[in-house]
Amino acid sequence: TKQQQQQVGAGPCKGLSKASQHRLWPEIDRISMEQLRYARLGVGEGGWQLFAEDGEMKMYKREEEVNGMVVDPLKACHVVRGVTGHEMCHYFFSPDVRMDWETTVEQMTVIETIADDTLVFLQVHKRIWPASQRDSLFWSHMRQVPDHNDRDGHDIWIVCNHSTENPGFPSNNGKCVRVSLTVCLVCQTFIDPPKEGVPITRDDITCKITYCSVVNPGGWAPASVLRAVYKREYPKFLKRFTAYVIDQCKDKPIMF
Ligand code: 6CM
Repeated sequence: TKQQQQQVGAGPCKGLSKASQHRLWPEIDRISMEQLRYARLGVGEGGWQLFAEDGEMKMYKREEEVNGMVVDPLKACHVVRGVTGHEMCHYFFSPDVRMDWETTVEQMTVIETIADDTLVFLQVHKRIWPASQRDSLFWSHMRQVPDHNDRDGHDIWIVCNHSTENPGFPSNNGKCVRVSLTVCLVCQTFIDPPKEGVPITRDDITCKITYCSVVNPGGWAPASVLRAVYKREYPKFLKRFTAYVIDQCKDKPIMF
């Protein structure tokens, strides 16, 4: 809004992201908060089917097709010990470490820095035979949200990724078909009641995460191949990513 812009322009940004001055801001704000509500809905209703389970990690999908293309929504829940939601979101968002944990990406470029917490990425994905290679262009936004439902005031961190367009990087310019995606990672930190006078350690911290993803392949790709790739790659991603964050954080001070 004009008022928000004036507040931001006038000086310290009063809790608002610098991205609030950007043309994409209304969309970024709306989709991120929609995704937060969607992530927090349970999997009891809505026809979610469990397709992968490993310890506390559970992955659900709904089989959906649009014009014959697989767009199965995915939702995963996991509990990760020893890290905070802020840390999880930091490593999911940061382009500096993307290639350390992401195994579906061949090339990653930040094409625009909207703010410290809001970037636009162009990624070229690995080719899945026999389909054409895919790329994706999306904004990525990270934020902390107060949890009004939680009396203990555990803050929630979210990263939301959502496809966008940029005239400088048109789709189908070259060998790639552009996918469209909406992805979110929502994390909440729980801290065991501290003992009197003893500082909080990583042993006292648990992070509950929800990861949601909907990807439209953007053009023909055989449904059976795509479903087989997703079934293999999503659990692999979540296990690898969470192990990566635990490993990166273990010798660092806790980032609340
Ligand atoms: O959410 C994930 N990664 C984020 C950062 O890269 C971002 C990316 C979403 C990509 C959506 C999938 C595009 C599908 C393109 C084809 C995949 C090729 C797989 C080839 C494997 C050999 O939100 C983690 C995404 C994990 C996807 C399995």
